[in-house]
Amino acid sequence: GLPVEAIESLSEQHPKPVDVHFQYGTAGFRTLGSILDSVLFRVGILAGLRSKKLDGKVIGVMVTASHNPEPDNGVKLVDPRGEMLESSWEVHATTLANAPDTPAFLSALDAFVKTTKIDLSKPARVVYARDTRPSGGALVSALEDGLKAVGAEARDAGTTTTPILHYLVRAMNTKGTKDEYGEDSEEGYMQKLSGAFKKLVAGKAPISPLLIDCANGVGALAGAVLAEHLGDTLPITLENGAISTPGALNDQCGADFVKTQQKLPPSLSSVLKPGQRACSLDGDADRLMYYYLDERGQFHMLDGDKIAALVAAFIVELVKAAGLEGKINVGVVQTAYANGASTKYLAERLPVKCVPTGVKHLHHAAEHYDVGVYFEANGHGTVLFSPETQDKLTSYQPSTPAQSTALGHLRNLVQLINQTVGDALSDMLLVEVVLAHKSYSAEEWDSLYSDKPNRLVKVVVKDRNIFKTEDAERKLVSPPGLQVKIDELVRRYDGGRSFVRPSGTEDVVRVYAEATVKSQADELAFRVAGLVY
Ligand code: 16G
Ligand code: ZN
Repeated sequence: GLPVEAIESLSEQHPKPVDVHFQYGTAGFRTLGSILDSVLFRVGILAGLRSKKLDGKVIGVMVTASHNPEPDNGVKLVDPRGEMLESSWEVHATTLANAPDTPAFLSALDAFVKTTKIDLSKPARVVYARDTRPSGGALVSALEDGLKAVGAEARDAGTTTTPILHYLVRAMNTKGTKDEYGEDSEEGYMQKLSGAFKKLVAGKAPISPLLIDCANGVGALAGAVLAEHLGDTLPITLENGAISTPGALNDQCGADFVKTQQKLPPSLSSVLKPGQRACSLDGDADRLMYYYLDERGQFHMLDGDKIAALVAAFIVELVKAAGLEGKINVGVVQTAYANGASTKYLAERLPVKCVPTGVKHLHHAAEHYDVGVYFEANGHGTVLFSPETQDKLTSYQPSTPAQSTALGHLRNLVQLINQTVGDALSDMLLVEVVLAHKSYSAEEWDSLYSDKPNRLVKVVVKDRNIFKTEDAERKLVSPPGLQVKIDELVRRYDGGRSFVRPSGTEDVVRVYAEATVKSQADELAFRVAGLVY
């Protein structure tokens, strides 16, 4: 049975705050770091049980609140192949987190173990990490108490990025098998990525310096190690690496700032030269935004859609050049937030699917292609190569030197890309590879297509739960009648498109609008917002 006494005495040290309801949402638990102590303790126990349920496979726990303000924190679980926690367990996590006191927690735990049929005699193995938030250390201690309470074998991966933690989980679980993902250490990750990158850019013209805005977060640490591994092959300048300056994290910098403000982080205005490529990571380095200033000093953003367009078109070309056309099918997955111009550009070249917001939807849809490229406009995304595709790439016999070269590039891309989850550093190397192969400047990349003017607004409503969507969030089914009114408005705008969806991370409803002219996109967004309010 459960080690009731150990859990009981430790649980008493991590009481649940009264009057707080926790929810395991799209991004795990996420709220003010100062109220998460009990959640971390209980998540430690849950992680141990998840591992036992999966026969002792390694489960990951990441303590981060990503692009959110510094006082926030959060925690999410990572399943054995490095993917997000199976969604059926999200409700269990929520239930356990909300048990009001130790006796209630123990009985909820007992019921959970029984209904889920967890064999408690199995071993439990967990690896965990955190970002640079000041609240992280204490939260990790609470997590460790939870792990101790269930007797889990725990490994502390320290302060590192979310994608590196996902990598570690997969690497630990595949160690010594034919699917070995890489050495199970941060060093192993760096070697794998930098090794593949060097092979992919060998023989190409030297790459001009890249500036990285680290959002004053954990990307500064991993970025510095990566820069060292890359040496001259990719000259990197790290900016916004103030990880111990209070309040600096994600403040006026980072991928989310760039995407939502559509402007240069002020701290870069004196260092970024016109024409130079720059990119921003978010607070846990799983989102990436590129941008540059033109000769007139004007800011241009290259978001997740532009990355998808660049990368998907490149992979399609390589597949063709390798002689694998028709044998390996490449597809793209987007959300309703994808700029209409990107969807048009991509759909002219390959299949494109639209799914609801959230990494798990994108990831699962991408798994249906031989090679699935998914990126959210906000800069989160990756490329998945199906197991059969990887086998094909390994066994395929090219018949010309050109085919052989293209095949080699595809094999190296499999190594370069973090297939467990979107990874800003891995995606950045991927972008740099494509730019090097195409000899594109940032401006040339930008000119693949022109973004349609768009506007995103958030509306505070009484109850966002009355907003229900269908068709990958592009249509409202509730409240009744509202979609008809939106459609009527949209019809009056040239190139108009708009949709409304409840946020999964904030207590608001989001309104997105596009039109041929910027002022019209703004007007449409505000008029639709007026309908919602
Ligand atoms: C979370 C999601 C992200 C999504 C965002 C939407 C994960 C790991 N992250 O950050 O994919 O774009 O939520 O937020 O799933 P919203 O529902 O508030 O618009
Ligand atoms: Zn993030």
